Amino acid sequence: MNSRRQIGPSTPRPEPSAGFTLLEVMVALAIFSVGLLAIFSMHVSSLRTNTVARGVTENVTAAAAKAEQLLALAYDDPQLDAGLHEPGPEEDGIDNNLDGRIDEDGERGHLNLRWVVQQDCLGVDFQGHKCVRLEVTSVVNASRTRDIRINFIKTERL
Ligand SMILES: [Ca+2]
Ligand SMILES: [Ca+2]
Repeated sequence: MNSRRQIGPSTPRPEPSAGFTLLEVMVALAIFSVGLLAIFSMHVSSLRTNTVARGVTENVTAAAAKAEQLLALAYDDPQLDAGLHEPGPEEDGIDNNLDGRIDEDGERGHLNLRWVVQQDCLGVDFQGHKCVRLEVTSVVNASRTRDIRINFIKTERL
């Protein structure tokens, strides 16, 4: 007995199609576009955050530099007289235009500095000190500014 079956001529199998259909390509492009938009949005957000951080760093650096200058002065220096001090950019002791030079001729820039000195602000029991409130303002654009304030106390005796 022959248990083998007789196999007739088989029908030809269809060839697998090479490449992608138009629908597959469109779906892939749609998914890719959504991912690309998310990355672009993240990049724009990152640029904004970096700009804000840079501005804050500039202001803090300028304010800290001026605070160090004022702390190093003698207690009776005219820059520590009571009242508002608002020197121009050519004589404020900071680099207003961030070109590496301080108070050069014709210096202008987006950083502005002022400070207020108050004599014996902690009361009569603690005489011989001055409270200094230092403020650096930077112009971000025509309608926005950014402020950094540093408060410190200058004592007559150290
Ligand atoms: Ca400068
Ligand atoms: Ca200056």
